[in-house]
Amino acid sequence: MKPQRLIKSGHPPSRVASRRLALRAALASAGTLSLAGCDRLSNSEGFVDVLKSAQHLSRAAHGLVAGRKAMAQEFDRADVAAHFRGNGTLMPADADYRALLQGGFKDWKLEVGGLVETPRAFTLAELRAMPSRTQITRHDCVEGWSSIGQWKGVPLAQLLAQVKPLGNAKFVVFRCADSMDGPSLDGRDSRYYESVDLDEAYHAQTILAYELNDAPLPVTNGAPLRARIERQLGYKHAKYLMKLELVENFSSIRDGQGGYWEDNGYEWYAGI
Ligand SMILES: Nc1nc2c(c(=O)[nH]1)N[C@H]1C(S)=C(S)[C@@H](COP(=O)(O)O)O[C@H]1N2
Ligand SMILES: [Mo]
Repeated sequence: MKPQRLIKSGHPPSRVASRRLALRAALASAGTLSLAGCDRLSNSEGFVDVLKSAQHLSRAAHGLVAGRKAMAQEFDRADVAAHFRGNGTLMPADADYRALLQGGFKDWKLEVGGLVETPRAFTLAELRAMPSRTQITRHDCVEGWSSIGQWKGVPLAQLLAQVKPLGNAKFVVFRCADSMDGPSLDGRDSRYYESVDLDEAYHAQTILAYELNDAPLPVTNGAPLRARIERQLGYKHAKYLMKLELVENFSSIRDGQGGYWEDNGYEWYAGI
């Protein structure tokens, strides 16, 4: 039995986006999966098993219907929300992040390493000088809310081209600055993390965003850099990026499920 941990921050009890439910119902009659549990219920073993078995189904179903190259819908400037909502961590309490923030992120660097030929670090200025992509997309959180925003950033594919993933690299892990359970609740690293496979990493809409609605990314939304994984739910879009790590699997990372919420029972593949 997995030890239950107290979740101090994040989603209250919630439901998945309705489109996702419709897809599930239509393709799999997995109608019992009506909660995406960000609450403590989601830690119960049975519930986690249900989610785990559904994840393969969901990923396969998604590929079947949409294809792995399918684009998420893009919107017009007129659709952009006046205020893009913030969720999860809104201001990391971690001292190292606070110091970087105070310095206007001049000393911040994105490290890219793991299973790559040429590990390196990128300053914000370097990332801004690379080819960029701008996209207006809808962010869907499992809590049942959505916001449309315009994101500008560097395609993750651009960074990967520079570091050159090795043949055995299968996933990109996003390492974030914010501790979720307080600085040292039990001495355990609780910084937010997420991951995607290389298909998703090379997708045209997968960008590392440094601007929201023509302004530098606000702290509430993940300054100085956050991932946009437009075909998946909100929790995949890691904020406060510090490091990218190319890996073959997740077995040695925390609870081995590929993300902070995944370790708490969420599906790893969160296709919308
Ligand atoms: N580092 C970090 N990334 C995160 C989170 C978080 O708490 N910490 N929350 C996730 C969730 S659940 C959502 S819905 C989105 C919220 O992004 P927003 O604050 O820009 O709305 O960020 C995701 N990425
Ligand atoms: Mo979310």
